[in-house]
Amino acid sequence: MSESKRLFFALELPGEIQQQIVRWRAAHFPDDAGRPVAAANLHLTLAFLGEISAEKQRALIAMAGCIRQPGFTLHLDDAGQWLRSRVVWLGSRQTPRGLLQLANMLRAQAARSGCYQSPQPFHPHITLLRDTRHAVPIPSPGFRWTIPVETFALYESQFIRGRTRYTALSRWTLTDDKEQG
Ligand code: 2AM
Repeated sequence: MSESKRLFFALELPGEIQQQIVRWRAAHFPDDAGRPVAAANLHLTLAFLGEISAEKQRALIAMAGCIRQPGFTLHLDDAGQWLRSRVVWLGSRQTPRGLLQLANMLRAQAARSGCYQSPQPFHPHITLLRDTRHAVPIPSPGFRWTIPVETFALYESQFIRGRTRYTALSRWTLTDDKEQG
């Protein structure tokens, strides 16, 4: 790792769930509702870090490897639109305690490393559509995806030839076993 990178910690979604979400989105939102996030890019951000030097990347990776907590289950059973940030999102009516614990730990570690801290309060969500220009009707949550969360990852965000690409650089297993991680 020689150069600085735009990074964030996030939960990955299983490929099958990404495809189901994309099908649900296509069935419920008109084509002009906004700019759809590509299936492979659907994720839930735990901590946005911004542009990070190689030295800080090493520190963040070492600290993330020390996290010991068990996995948890995420139910995606809520959706909404934020007009100011112009996104339509999916989320949970009740955020799992494990998700908050993990995000708080990663944010505290990032703060200790002197990384960017978002001024926004943490609202866990999966962005489905960007650049929504108007209020769009949000379908009532007749959907529910249940995701066993067993890992989290450090992602690099790149903008290449007009497309956003997220690449997982490191992955950690959620376990409270002191011998693993
Ligand atoms: P968003 O989906 O709500 O836009 C990669 O860009 C990830 O980091 C996305 O999940 C994005 O959230 C989030 N992100 C980007 N800039 C951010 C910021 N300034 N504060 C918090 N999260 C941010």
